[in-house]
Amino acid sequence: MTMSLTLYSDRFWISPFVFSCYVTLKEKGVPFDLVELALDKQETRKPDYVAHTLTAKVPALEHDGFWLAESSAIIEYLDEQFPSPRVLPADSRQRARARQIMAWLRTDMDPLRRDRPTTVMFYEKSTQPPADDTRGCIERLYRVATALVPNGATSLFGEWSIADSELAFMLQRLGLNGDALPPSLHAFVEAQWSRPSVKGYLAHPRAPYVPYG
Ligand SMILES: N[C@@H](CCC(=O)N[C@@H](CS)C(=O)NCC(=O)O)C(=O)O
Repeated sequence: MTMSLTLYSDRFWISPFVFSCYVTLKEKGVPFDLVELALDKQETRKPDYVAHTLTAKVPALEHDGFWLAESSAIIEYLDEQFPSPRVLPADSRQRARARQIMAWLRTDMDPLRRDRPTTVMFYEKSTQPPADDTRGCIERLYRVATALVPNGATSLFGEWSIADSELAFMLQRLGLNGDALPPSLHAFVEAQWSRPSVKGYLAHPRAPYVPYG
């Protein structure tokens, strides 16, 4: 019996949460299908999609009839189902640290998400400097990243993990829009941005952007 494995994405390819799941699947090298949903046409609200995903968001994964949403749940599920290669560190404490950073990026970066939405990474660049009240958030991000990434290193833990790509993605909201990143992080961001799995996401064809709320 052939396996079915499908990732549901937005059609603009701007979701940081889809990014993480897409990179995870590419790193694992498992064949998967893609379905693009038009969030601008409320396609995540269709009754079937809501029934399957419960939370009605992208990304969602369908694996042999099992549906799952929430990027962190999808990443952990994929790491259990397809353990080689792992995307989370093998070492328990490094894995815990990776989860700490990934949860923190998801919950503590709202001002930066507002001032540097992912549309300014993939469509029109930002013309506005970050608001004054976003400075604290940016400083936190730089402080944590420089504390964890050794000067000039290309990964957090000496070997790539999905936490690297997520951290680089958050930093690139700034880096791609002319904000100077700390020099000690340049090699890290460049290494992540040139990783084939990440490049696959960056280069994926995107529908012309239609604003939606
Ligand atoms: N916590 C979720 C966030 C997912 C999320 O917010 N997805 C957005 C796109 S980036 C979405 O589906 N929005 C459509 C909607 O809310 O109707 C995760 O990590 O997967």
